[in-house]
Amino acid sequence: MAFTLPELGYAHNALEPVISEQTMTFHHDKHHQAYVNNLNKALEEAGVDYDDAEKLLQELDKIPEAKRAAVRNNGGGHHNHSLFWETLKPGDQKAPVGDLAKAIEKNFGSVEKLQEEFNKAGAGRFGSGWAYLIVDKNGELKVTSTANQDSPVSEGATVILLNDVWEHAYYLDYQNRRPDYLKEWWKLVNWEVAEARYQKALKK
Ligand code: MN3
Repeated sequence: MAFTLPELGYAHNALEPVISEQTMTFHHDKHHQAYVNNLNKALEEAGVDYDDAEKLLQELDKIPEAKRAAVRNNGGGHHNHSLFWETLKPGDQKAPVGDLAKAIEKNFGSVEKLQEEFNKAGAGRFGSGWAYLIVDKNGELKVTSTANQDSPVSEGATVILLNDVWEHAYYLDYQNRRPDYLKEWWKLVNWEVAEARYQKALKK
């Protein structure tokens, strides 16, 4: 069964002014679609069948070596972006909720401290990649980042929040000002989705 491009769940202009309609149109309809198409092509050429992107990213060693890099890059691209659209919500967001709010307070001291550490991870990622808030395989809530489309899911982590720091995510709106994009992005975070992911991580 082939992977498909998920719906955004909101209009392409719904995240303005933080992220423009033009960025969302290219990012979702073109970039994400390309990851989906290239993933399906690579899986077909590899002669393997997956319908769960998370499982696929945890079993990259089972992919024939000739196609492993293509599956890792495009499978990571598909999964990261699928989570990314769900992480965002129109409207000026408030604050973390539920058990995640308590865990952020306990682990980072405050949401501002988390934002500072997360934005530093995003700004410090050389070239293209992602910044994350994850629950790692040992159950620890922490900030991390990856290069390219690599996913912490491959290391057994659960993704709570993630921000795309590839230039295609912000260049039309912020040009070279990645730190400004990182700062503004927090207005869009869907904390209910983050809490639901945290609850899922606690049950692992
Ligand atoms: Mn992207």
